[in-house]
Amino acid sequence: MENMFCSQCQEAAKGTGCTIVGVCGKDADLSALQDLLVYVTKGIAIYRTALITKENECKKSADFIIESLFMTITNANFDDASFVKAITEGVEMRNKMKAKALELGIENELFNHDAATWELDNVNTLLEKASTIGVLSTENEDVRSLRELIQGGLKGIAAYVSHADKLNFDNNEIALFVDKALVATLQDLPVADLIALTLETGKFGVDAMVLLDNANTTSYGHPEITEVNIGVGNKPGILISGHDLKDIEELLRQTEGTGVDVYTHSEMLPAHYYPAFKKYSHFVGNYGNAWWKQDKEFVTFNGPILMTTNCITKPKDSYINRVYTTGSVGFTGVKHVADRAEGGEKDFSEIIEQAKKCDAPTQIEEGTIIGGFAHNQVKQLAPQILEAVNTGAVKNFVVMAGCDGRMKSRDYYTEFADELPQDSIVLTAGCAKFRYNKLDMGDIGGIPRVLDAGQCNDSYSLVVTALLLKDALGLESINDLPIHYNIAWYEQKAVIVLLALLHLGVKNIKLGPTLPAFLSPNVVNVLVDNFGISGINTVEADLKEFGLN
Ligand code: SF4
Ligand code: SF3
Repeated sequence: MENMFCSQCQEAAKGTGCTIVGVCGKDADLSALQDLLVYVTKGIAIYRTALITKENECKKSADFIIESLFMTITNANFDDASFVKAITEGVEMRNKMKAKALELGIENELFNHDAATWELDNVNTLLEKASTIGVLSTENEDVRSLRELIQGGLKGIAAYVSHADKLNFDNNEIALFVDKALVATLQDLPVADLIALTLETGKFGVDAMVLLDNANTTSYGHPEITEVNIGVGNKPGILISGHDLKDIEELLRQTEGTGVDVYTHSEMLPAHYYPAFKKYSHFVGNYGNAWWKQDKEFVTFNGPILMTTNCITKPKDSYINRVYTTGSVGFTGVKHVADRAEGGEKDFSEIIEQAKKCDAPTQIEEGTIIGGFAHNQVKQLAPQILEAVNTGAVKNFVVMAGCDGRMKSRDYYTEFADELPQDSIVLTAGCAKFRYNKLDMGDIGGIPRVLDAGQCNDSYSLVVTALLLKDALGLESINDLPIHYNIAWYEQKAVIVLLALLHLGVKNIKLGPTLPAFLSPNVVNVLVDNFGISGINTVEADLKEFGLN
């Protein structure tokens, strides 16, 4: 019997969907609560689209939608109580907007939609309600597939917009699009309209990444080439993971002079590339690898761990008392650091005090890795890179951005990178890089063969790099470049990266290690016919297909 249905990430059970319990660890109740929270955002979006022209100040509801969608991303929040709270607040917010719309005499057919009218009489009936609005309540598999694709993209946009918002950068056009797209998933739109909306989601994905890039670089400077230590020091440390740069900014400031060092884990590695953070001498290095190895690496780290965004996995008893969540992340039984008050900072003092009593991290690796090849840095290296292209020392670029994950089949990416010809350069971003960033791939005339731009949101930087190369080489289209795309995906931020690449006109992307379970055969055909998307094969076959062996 099916208890739940979720197919939003790459590890969906049996390549179709998790039905008993999530491979990620989420159970049926949590899955239902997540679906219901997304449904609540759709109800709010109905009233926002109706009210927005009459009222300018709607930031509170826009923020609520963004933070709620972010909470439902894979491996972000495993705390049922946070979802019950958000659903309750959301229905209340929706009802206030409903009253306002009535007061203003606004009429709209969608006000009769269940998402706009259902009432939360009793929290005990939440699960019952959720069972009527889940993914499978859409019967047509193509419509369901496109709705899931759009919804996944919106969750990715929400993550990036949320980060930008923390740095006081926002873009109301994106918020308005999110409303429109959420509402569209409730309507009986023809497949052609949903396909158009999918591509439009990609356009706003680009806008969200541009917004975040602007927010990050204005606040913290442009990433620079940086050698990051992967060994350890002899002082106790705090390990910070996830994508939130505002959190690491405040943590570094609050730990300065306390005798506690700071280390990054997984997607926080690229924080080392920013001038604003490099200046701290107690910002020691990166500890460990991609998110899914945390159950081993958090044990040997010995000190407290702060999870600022996904990906969190179920903490083991041996270290659960050292784990803290903050922002959109949550886990039942794990301490949560409260949001900053207006104009204030988060208070990390409890974590710092705990760290002082812990042992220094146990060394698990040594040496350095290099990164910081975001667009501004690449621009400065452009003459060197172009010369290498013109002399034939560099013949190909391979974009291997995206996510990492647990599946054994992801060994493919290590092997693929390892077997690339010596005249190829890998452009990467996201936690996918941990599959090959410690291989000794060498350099070409001083240019490292793996150029890491940063986090998954910095995949945008790779497109700027491609455009730069296209212009410098006098080509008409980025598809004329000697560049291949072999993207690894896992969660919904990678979905928006993919849709953004499609919007920018990138063709012939390989997507793996498996295609999304939520894509119906017809939707796959649309992607194949229009964009040349394909799944991965063997390393040998794929290298051959790219003309790289
Ligand atoms: Fe399964 Fe992924 Fe959904 Fe978790 S997020 S329940 S692993 S499909
Ligand atoms: Fe990774 Fe979770 Fe996607 Fe930001 S940390 S890329 S999986």
